[in-house]
Amino acid sequence: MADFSSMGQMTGYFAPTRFEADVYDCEVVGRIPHDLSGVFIRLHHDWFYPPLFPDDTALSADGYITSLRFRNGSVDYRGRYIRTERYEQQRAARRSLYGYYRNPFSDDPSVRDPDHPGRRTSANTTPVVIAGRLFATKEEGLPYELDPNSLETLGAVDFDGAWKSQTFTAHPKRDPFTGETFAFGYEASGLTSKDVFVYTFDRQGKITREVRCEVPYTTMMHDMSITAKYIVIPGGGCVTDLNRLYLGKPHWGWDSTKPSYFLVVPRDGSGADYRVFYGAERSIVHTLNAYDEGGEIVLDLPTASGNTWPFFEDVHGKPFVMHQNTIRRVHIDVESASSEVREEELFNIPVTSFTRIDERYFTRPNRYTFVQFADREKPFQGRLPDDPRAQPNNSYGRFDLIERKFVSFFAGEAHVVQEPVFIPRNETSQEGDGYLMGTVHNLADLRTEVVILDASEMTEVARIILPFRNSPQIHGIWASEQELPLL
Ligand code: V55
Ligand code: FE
Repeated sequence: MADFSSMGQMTGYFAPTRFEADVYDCEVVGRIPHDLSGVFIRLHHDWFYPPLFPDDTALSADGYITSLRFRNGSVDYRGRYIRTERYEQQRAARRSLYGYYRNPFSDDPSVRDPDHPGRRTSANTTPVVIAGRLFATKEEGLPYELDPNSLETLGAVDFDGAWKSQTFTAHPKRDPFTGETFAFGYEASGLTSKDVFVYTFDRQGKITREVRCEVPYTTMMHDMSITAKYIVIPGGGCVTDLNRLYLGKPHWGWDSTKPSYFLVVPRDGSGADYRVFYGAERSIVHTLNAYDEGGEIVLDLPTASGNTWPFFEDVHGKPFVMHQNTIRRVHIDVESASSEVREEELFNIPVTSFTRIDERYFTRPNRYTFVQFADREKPFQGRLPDDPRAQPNNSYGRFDLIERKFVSFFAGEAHVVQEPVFIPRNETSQEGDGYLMGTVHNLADLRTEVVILDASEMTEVARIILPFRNSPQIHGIWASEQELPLL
């Protein structure tokens, strides 16, 4: 029996949905452009059973994949749970067996296996395409491969044994010029280890290179960026150790005395020349883009000057204060003996960490950055379980780094926006010419909508209306028929 009555914040609109569905030829307001051909794939978190510990973070919830398949001006929907080992075991037991976020010591004895922490992954973070294959990823374990059409779970993958890390990042990066994909795993050799293994995949999806690194302290290394010459993996602030895990705490605490750092690995050579550069106390989750410029790596990213995770408590007992992300630029002087980075703020408007660019510009300077933010001038007719008065993220925005302009789009009076994706109009269109697509939750009508904007005007061209609500989305991607074998 599944009893969700004690689930605090995961109630009302944001309660788990627990069903799988297909919707053929979805309802649309406006007109879906006929040149939009491909699939919007989103990964959501949706507890099939209430968590073993009611105060666990939603980051532990089951992974749920949805696809919106666009062709000839219409769209079909599909949604399925990711059938991880964890999901299947919990279904068989008809209850949750796995405990706190990334803490195998807190798991039910029937599944407890701290030597293989990756096996407890819920694969709930990012849909990833590598060489025509679709994966559901989470940084805790190996990716699960999915059938891109049926969304059936095919199983966990270690790339024919060539992937040696126990973990796999939720944010691999593809070089649009060479077609190579770069990925890594941290805590690679076991729970709390300082080992980071960095891999290169060729355009056929074969692993061609492994570099093993050791970082100064174990921290959340959630995302990465690439330049034409370097791989950069940032992290900082979050701390862990076996003792806190034995005590049954969630994986991470926050230590405000720890510097942020940037692991820099050259793309060529033996990898023995990797380096670590340091910054101030920072919350770094996602990156935007990076490129080489005059002996430096320039890295643009949303970042905050302190903790952004309410559920990762300060190890010095300091009360939690939410720090806001702004878009900043980090300069890493790879030719200097100094290992300090330099940081500047590009825009001072607070945004979420979920930010996107036109990904054809990975490794070279980009002009436009797409963000989500809370426009406090706008009305709000919905209710949020944690704070009924709070202004949710109700708008998308586009920063122009050249003209230093900001254009926004308000999604609606009862709407909460999720990470958007930029879709180029065609292969040769200019940067930013295309569509911005994003999930918006309609709290008043208890349904999820997907908006399609003209990305150069930031105006709505169509809105898909689902006849139910989706659970909260983590990341979403767009894949064309060239990128995935779509039916
Ligand atoms: C993130 C999400 C995760 C996770 C670690 O968005 C970081 C950041 C949904 O799971 O496990
Ligand atoms: Fe992420």
